[in-house]
Amino acid sequence: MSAFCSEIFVNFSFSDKRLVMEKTGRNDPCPCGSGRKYKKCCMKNDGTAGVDFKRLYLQKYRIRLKSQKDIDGIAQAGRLAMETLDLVESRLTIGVSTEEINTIVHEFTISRGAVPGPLNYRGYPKSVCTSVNEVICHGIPGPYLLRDGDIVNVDVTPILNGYYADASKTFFIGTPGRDAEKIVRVAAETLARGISKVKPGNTLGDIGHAIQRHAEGQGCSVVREFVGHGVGVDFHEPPQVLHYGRKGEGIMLVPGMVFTIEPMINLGAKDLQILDDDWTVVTRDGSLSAQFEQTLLVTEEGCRSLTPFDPLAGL
Ligand code: EYF
Ligand code: CO
Repeated sequence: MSAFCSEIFVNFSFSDKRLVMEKTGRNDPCPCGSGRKYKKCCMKNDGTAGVDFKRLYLQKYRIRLKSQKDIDGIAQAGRLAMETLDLVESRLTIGVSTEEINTIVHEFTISRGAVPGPLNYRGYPKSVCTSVNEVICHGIPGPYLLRDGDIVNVDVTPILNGYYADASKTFFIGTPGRDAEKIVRVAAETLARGISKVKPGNTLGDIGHAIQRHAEGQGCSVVREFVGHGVGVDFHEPPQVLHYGRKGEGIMLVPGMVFTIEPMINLGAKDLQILDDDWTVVTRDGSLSAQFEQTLLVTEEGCRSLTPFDPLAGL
């Protein structure tokens, strides 16, 4: 009987379809007219059976759903990204320069037969982004020596066998102050909240809403100008993944989508400015900013991180 389901929804957009599905109670008669209870009929397959999402998403949104070969390749790059962040963490201490972080990332990436994605990307001059304290993102490694109480985000994107994986963590240097502890904890929690919404049938708006609600509930703010993105075959692919938004809005998540979630969370206001080097993005009010990032795959069951780590570990 559920074969009717795709027919009755054939002229509906995804949001129309979701509306019908959400308004129908589990024990109501199924909207497909089968005479069976909704829970025993279309609720089980959500009315999308037989839809060629690979073609539809490419045509409609320019989103490239990933094949198993793509997923294996991105996961391999993801393992390298995580090993790189672990190596950086083991070397971070008071007095290390951000240039040294660049050298560690560059040499380790090359030693594994991979290429650092950021290097020369749109003219970016280094192999990693190192964003300290009030720097929101795209901090350029240089002579700055890390100090006791600093926070530093290290953002890596190795390209391995043509596949990209993008991940970052914010680390404490020495003993953190209360503000540093708070912003790093809230940034980690927003990533975890965002990831918890990654499953087929949810929307990009569900992810953004969960992140914004938590950050603002903690008295922090969400940067608007930089967003998550599809990733894997290129560094930046559709869709854009906003870290703010409304429940149920935006593109529906389907298996095979691979994208980053990388909320940039400020302790003060959300406004930013870009420094004269044209790369370094800082908070306008000078408040601390923190970020964690993972590359995520939508699976039939929910979500698989291709750059897996527990954002809350050690916090
Ligand atoms: C003002 C770029 C920088 N874009 C993204 C290009 O890892 C990244 N995201 O998670 C990431 C890293 C880099 C990057 C390094 C350079 N870019 C584009 C536009 C503006 C900008 O800085
Ligand atoms: Co990144």
